[in-house]
Amino acid sequence: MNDRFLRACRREPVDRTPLWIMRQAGRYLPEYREVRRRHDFLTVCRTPELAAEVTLQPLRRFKMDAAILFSDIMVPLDAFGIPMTFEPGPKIADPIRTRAQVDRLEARPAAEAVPFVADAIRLLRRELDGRTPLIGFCGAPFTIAAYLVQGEGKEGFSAIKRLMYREPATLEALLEKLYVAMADYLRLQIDAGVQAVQIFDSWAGILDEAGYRRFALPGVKHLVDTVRERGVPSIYFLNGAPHLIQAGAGVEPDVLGVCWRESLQQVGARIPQQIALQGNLDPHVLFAGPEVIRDRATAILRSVADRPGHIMNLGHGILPDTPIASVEALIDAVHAFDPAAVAEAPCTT
Ligand code: 1CP
Repeated sequence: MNDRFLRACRREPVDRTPLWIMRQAGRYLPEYREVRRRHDFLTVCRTPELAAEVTLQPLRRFKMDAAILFSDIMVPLDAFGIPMTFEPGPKIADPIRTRAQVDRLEARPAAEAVPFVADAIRLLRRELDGRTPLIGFCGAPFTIAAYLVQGEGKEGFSAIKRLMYREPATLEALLEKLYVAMADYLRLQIDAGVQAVQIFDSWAGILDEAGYRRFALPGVKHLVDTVRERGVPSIYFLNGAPHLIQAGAGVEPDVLGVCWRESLQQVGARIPQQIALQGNLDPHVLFAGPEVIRDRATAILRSVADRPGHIMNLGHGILPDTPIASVEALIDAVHAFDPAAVAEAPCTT
């Protein structure tokens, strides 16, 4: 069993730094595009055999230290029966902006609404057979709400901020319904067999600290506590939010996923030692040549070599047109890194 990812989550010693890549199953892989030529996105998510197949694709090609279930943060909203399409990002025909709409939202149990997720997880655990740990995930309530209120992905997500200032109680009511449903969804995934959970907070960074503490954090705290009760490690990924790192660390996830904007060393100095770090190579570095990729990856590895608990990853999802050879160069750099050499030759770059 390759357990270096789970060991790093718990800040236990590892033979080398584990690596997985956010959005590792997806559009940069020709075999994924081939599956998508035959099936639309939601069909892949809702068909356990297809979701499992796509989850395994990056593992067949690369030596990844974790698999992440193929799905999307918007999939569990099936529980609310909110009509949605993917073009390629989520599109909600009737964005949620009024108290009456929020009050009408009622979640069915995840086990009833999205049983295919639990089926895909069970299938994957059998196929992986202990070789590689499986990560489950959900969106943080504020990030999901940003899409529901806006109706689509949009720079700045202005609609949710307008709602926040105009009708804060409406937004709070929406967020509460979302975090109750996401807790249920995470329990479903853990009971089906995921061995760690990542909470994606891609858009919390549009808030100032006071707004983040009031609207975004309570839901994340509820989810982290839910995951802890079930006994698996939690990773809280906070994108584009260097100003929120300390507040975010306050929910005490096992691992804090860090975006590419701030160095891991700076982040590490500001959060408690008992939280492991994940990240944080800028996904655009993978458009450089192999030497640049190796140098930038090695600099990250070196910068946290003396801090127990580091999981190498990008600082956001891999971009759809990333060259495969760049992923290979990143993996080679992680495998070649020797922390012992750091002690002898301190970093000069
Ligand atoms: O056409 C296609 O094939 C659809 C493209 C696509 C894919 C491959 C979407 C639509 N979602 C996914 C998979 C996905 N989404 C995974 C798979 C597992 C993995 O390998 O990591 C995960 C974890 C997500 C999570 C997700 N979806 C996030 C959080 C992570 C992040 O990147 O910040 C977000 C914000 C979404 C929304 C979403 N879904 C899809 C797209 C293109 C987007 C972004 C759209 C936008 O904001 O405009």
